[in-house]
Amino acid sequence: MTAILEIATASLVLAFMFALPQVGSARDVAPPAPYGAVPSERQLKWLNLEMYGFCHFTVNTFTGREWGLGDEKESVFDPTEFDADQIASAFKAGGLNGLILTCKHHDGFCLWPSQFTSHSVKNSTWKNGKGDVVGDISLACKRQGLKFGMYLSPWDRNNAAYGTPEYVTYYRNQVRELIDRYGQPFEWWFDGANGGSGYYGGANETRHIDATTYYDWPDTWSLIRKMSPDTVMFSDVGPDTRWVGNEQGEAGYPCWETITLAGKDGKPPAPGVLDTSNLGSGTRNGNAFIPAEVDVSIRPGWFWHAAEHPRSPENLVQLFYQSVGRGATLNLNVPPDNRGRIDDEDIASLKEFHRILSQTFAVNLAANGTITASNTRGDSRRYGPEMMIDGNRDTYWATDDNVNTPEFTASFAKPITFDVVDLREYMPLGQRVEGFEIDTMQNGTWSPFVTGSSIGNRYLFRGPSVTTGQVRVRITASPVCPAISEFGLYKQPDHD
Ligand code: FUL
Ligand code: CA
Repeated sequence: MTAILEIATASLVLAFMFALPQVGSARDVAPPAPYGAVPSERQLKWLNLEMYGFCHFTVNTFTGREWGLGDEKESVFDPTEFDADQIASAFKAGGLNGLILTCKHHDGFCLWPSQFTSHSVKNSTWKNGKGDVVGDISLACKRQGLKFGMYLSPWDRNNAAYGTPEYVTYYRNQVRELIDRYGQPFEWWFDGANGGSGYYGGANETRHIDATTYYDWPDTWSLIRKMSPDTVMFSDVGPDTRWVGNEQGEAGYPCWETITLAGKDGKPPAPGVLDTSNLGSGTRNGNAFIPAEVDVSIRPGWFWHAAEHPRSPENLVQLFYQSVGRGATLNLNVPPDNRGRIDDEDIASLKEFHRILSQTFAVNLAANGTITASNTRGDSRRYGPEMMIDGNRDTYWATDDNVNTPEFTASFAKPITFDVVDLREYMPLGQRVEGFEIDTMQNGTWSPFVTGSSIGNRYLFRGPSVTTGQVRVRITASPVCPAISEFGLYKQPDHD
């Protein structure tokens, strides 16, 4: 009886021991200290979206202009077959995770029946003035599982008060109205463009404002923070995401998530007035965490024009690699046509773009390998290299403090063939790595595959197709121990 009891107790103790982490319990080992400027919770959630779309739609869709003058009659806005669900489902089909609508562009025409102006859909003939594009699109986004974001142009070529303090109040009234009526947007887009000339209630003149002071942005930003704490605010200078400095769809490499913004002409940085030369690169060890957003159109113009055509799927894939793959987000504009629908040609490009990316990233070949590292923080499984192939951005490999240039190797029982490398840093601890090299084993010697600097939220590299039994990643420069959350090796689908 006693013997049986003893055996039972011993096996219980044994089972208990095996349930515990083998070496260095997770609880013993403190995580690495954060490095430099770190993201907010709202930035982290938004970074994880990676790509979403712009939707440029207004009177310009009917006049053929890119910047409306502000004197367009409301009747100009007259889509013949407006279909919000068709628009939202086209974005969805492209793999975009959100839609940012131009609720009002520079021409001042409002796509919702604003109580603060007569220059809106309520005075158009469309739906006898009963239409509401913002309402319809925001609901369609909800139905499609897309996030909904708002663009409200600060420059207004229609409003008579533009240039006076009264207009800034008007702008803020519309901010309140939009959030009250249509809910909290995932992103708010503040355009820095201020062209000068306009209709301005019939004045037809050129008005210049001092963009560093006129809009008093800190007040408008705090209004949005209060009403909608999770909204990520975009402008040339953030506060949450910055312009990448071009509209061609390309982040720099490196494109650091941090930046130290610089003003212009002795003035502090403000949307529309700043030194734009470091927007694309960011600043290594910059004083603020403000990742770049790459905004680019699927067509030559931001608005739909009959004679223009969309980019090819392969071109869209290239945009993805040079934005998301450099640590930025991609905001791809897909403009509805004058029927109020997304053209079939654009949909075909979007679908194929989505198919190529989905197929590429369907199987992480690295996850079939055995992954070993030169150092693991506190020898704890919690920070082990296998945390990089678990498909979870919240787990990561880290090394002991002061082990700043470690390496890891993925070994495969059967050789793999890949042409895409994917790395992610664990962003809550800040951007740490500033140099790395990737090699593959070829006939018993390491052969260089790619050398990089920044990783950040995501680093993607497309290279030649390589067959190998081992891939090695060496961190060659980092001021602190690295914290890498994911490592992937992928093979792009073959061309037809
Ligand atoms: C620019 C604007 O002037 C364009 O019309 C467009 O809206 C683009 C996204 O931003 O500054
Ligand atoms: Ca992970």
